[in-house]
Amino acid sequence: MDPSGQLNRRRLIVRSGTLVGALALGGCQGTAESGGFRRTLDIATVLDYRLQRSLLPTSAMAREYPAADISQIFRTKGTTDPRNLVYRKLVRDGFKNWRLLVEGMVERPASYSLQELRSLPSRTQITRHDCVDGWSCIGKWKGVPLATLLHRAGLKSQARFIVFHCADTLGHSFNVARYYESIGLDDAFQAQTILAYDMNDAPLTIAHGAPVRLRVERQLGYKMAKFVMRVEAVASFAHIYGGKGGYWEDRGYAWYAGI
Ligand SMILES: Nc1nc2c(c(=O)[nH]1)N[C@H]1C(S)=C(S)[C@@H](COP(=O)(O)O)O[C@H]1N2
Ligand SMILES: [Mo]
Repeated sequence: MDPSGQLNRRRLIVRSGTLVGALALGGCQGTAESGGFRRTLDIATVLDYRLQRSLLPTSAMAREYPAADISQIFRTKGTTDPRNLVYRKLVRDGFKNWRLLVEGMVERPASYSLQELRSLPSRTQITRHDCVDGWSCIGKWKGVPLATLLHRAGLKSQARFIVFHCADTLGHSFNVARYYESIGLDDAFQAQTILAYDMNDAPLTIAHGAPVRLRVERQLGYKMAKFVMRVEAVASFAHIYGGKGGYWEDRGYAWYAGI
């Protein structure tokens, strides 16, 4: 394909992603509560996902950058220091007792220490993180490809989505909820989808999601679950928390946050 055609296609995709992002932001300010708007948003999400998926092969790679482009300061967003006692204890012990659970619709449920994850083949990539709030930062990520863990676990044939359960909660008093996210199998097996334990050549800091956070490079920042504790293969996420596939999705954001 000619390069200019590719660029235009890219612009179209970016624009359609931004549209859904804008709708989702509106939802955050309360309008999504009305049933009509909610339905519109859900339909927009499905259409956007179909549009993007019809334009991009499932193996399409997100752009990678040279080291010179790495942001001096990488912003943080959302939880930067989970307060709960379980996580505090893991931090105190230097994550020696942390284990990542891989379970759900898999043939061989497993759990990994940080050291075990680090001993598996790794992938390193320099990519741009785009937050729905409108900022972007470029960072270098090293971690274990999610595909490696899924191949080791063996997905059962009914598995359709991978859910990431995090250590933190967001919100206040009556509105506290656990952070979680989910992705489809195309993104789960995409080569750049990794569970990252290093950022910019150093162990991930707590603010950026220690000990392990998801990188799913073809989507917006809110999909990149930090403080991941458990990876669950499911046939549907309708039964999990608000049923929309993620903390922000349950509050009106698009499930497919393609960029
Ligand atoms: N567990 C957890 N993951 C999370 C969030 C969060 O609050 N908790 N915020 C999300 C959002 S909106 C963004 S933009 C990125 C921010 O990652 P950073 O703090 O490393 O920049 O993490 C995402 N993953
Ligand atoms: Mo974000």
